[in-house]
Amino acid sequence: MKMKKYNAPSIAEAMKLIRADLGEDAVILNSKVVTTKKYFGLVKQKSFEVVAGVDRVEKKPPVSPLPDFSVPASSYREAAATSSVTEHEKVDTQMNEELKKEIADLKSIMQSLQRHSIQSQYPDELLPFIDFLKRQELSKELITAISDELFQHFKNKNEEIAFGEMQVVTEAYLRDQLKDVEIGGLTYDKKYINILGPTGVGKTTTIAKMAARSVLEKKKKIGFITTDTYRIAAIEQLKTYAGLLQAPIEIAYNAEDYKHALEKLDYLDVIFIDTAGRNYREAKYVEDLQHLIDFNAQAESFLVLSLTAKERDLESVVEQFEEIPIKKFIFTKLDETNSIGTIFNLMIKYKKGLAYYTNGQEVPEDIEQPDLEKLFELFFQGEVE
Ligand SMILES: Nc1nc2c(ncn2[C@@H]2O[C@H](COP(=O)(O)OP(=O)(O)OP(=O)(O)O)[C@@H](O)[C@H]2O)c(=O)[nH]1
Ligand SMILES: [Mg+2]
Repeated sequence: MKMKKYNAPSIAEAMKLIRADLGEDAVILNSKVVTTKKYFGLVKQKSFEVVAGVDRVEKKPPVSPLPDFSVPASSYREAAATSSVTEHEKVDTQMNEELKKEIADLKSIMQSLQRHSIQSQYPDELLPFIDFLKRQELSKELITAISDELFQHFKNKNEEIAFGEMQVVTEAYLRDQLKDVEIGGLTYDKKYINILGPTGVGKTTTIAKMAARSVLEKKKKIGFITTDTYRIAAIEQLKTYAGLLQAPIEIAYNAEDYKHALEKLDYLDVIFIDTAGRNYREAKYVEDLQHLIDFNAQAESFLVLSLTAKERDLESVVEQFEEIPIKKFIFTKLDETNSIGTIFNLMIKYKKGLAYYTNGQEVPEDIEQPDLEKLFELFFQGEVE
């Protein structure tokens, strides 16, 4: 199919152009109103952008001229062989070129259709801001809801809308979505702190950061239990941090050891429990955790997720943890990404709070206990023009 984009002051005029160009069989594939500014933005002009297409009309191959019988048959055959190859080659390259051009046209039209699928319903003034929300990787659902809010809010406004005004509307929407979730770190009303999450996300490092802050800033008596006995290095890693903080550490190979360790460390204010990273998109690993760890009323559990992971995989992990009472997320590796939409997406979708985000490998520095203001500040950093 041949597709082309047309601009005209009215649909009727666009149709005239299309018929003249593509013929009577052309069909309209998409149309929208576009506003262009003239005379330094003082005059706004509306026009129609129409994408039309037509099935290609096959060109008949040219009729070959009659052979010249005055020439001897052998030389005719020779000449025919060479000339037909070159003719074929020529036609082939020409067709390839045409095909390539058409594929490129089609691609760009498809991309523009996709790009405009959310945007085409909104006025041009809102589009750069909507693009910004996309770059921050906010979910499609949130972008659509926020765009609707913005449209409702500014539909009667005739002057230009400032980025800051759209930011205020967006913040109010997100704030409302997050009104039932808790944002903030340890409150020390629970004794056992379970740190759970996939492999290599930064669980042990984050425990070390939280523990160091509890000792240095809150003067708490702390201890550690590790249930990550799959790797010798994992035990050594936590032992090193325990040594630095002069805190006791217990190793639990099974549920019995775990109970025993809890009793042994009962005299402390806070006990941090490190767990092994597993492929928690699989249910069996979550079940293993449930057999090992006591998720009782005295315990608070945090799910640690890396902001560098794919959001769909993070969602699978969160969904596997449905049975475990997790109130808050901890997001790690913020320093390795530029877009933090995932934080809002997951908190809003799963109605879970946020305890910390971490932004580097240094212990204990690289951890933040955020509030909503700080999150908005991060989100709107690098605003669009
Ligand atoms: N850039 C960056 N790296 C981090 C952050 N937090 C942890 N890391 C690094 O991530 C790597 C893994 O950290 P660990 O704390 O061992 O991760 P884990 O989740 O305990 O890993 P397993 O126990 O093997 O599942 C280490 O190299 C850490 O230094 C962070 O906020 N930013
Ligand atoms: Mg670990």
